[in-house]
Amino acid sequence: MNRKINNLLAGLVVLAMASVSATAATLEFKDPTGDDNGPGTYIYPTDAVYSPGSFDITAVEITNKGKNMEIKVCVNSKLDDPWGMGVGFAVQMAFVFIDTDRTPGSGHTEGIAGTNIRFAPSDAWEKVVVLSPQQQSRVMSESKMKAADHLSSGDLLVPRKTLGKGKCISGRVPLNDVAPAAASAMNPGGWGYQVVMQSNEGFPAKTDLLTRKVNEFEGQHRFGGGHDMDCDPHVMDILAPPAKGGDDEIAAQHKMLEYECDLDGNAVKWATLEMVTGSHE
Ligand SMILES: [Ca+2]
Ligand SMILES: [Ca+2]
Ligand SMILES: [Ca+2]
Repeated sequence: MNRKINNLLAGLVVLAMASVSATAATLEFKDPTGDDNGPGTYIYPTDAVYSPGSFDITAVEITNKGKNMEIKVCVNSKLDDPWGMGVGFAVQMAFVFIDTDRTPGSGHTEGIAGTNIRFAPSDAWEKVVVLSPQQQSRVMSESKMKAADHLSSGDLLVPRKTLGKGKCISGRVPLNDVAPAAASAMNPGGWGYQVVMQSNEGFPAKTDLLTRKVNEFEGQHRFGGGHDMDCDPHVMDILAPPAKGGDDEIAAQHKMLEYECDLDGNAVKWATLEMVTGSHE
């Protein structure tokens, strides 16, 4: 009898400790400022809504909130809502790619429609979380057309609500959707992450999932410094290992985003990304 109660108490203590460490766990990545230029040459659109620093990632926080994973992406500019999206931000859009199995060759190596990126096979992703100022229903319907396989397999996740406050954009997705408990140990601290900063485009091209194009020359609503065809990465800023915010990470980013187009604008070499990893603080 006593022994049973002791075992029960011991079990409860273990449970309580597990839930405390689970709720307190935050993984923090830093990114240097001044690298919101993709492979090194990209230029912001000319319209005044794209204020300097809008696409410059400074920090990313992944917090285990028990049932949910909260993702927070911060930029080097106060968020604004010039287009009346109603969620505290408008021009940004971020893709958060997660490698939950850290198994070389396992997962997706292509990016999402409109990003024109690839991932190294060693860092292939299982899930992507889309942080967009568009309503969840709009992101889902666009994904149904442009990322149907990923949406139907549950590999593309959209928070019910994504909000901007101060300089940070945040959204939550169920941890179970990121890694079904049966298939993979839920270990956000041991996973690989890559955060791709794009811009919310309400009138995207047929091939693009609400992303803004990068062209050779910048325009009112087009990034410049790239290529007019889709052989260049349509990405303004990403994380680079070790994701502590050092200046060396700028060169590492530019290297990952190196690309090569042939004369017809086909990709000869795709920009190929790696993930960053961290341990819980
Ligand atoms: Ca940055
Ligand atoms: Ca993987
Ligand atoms: Ca960066």
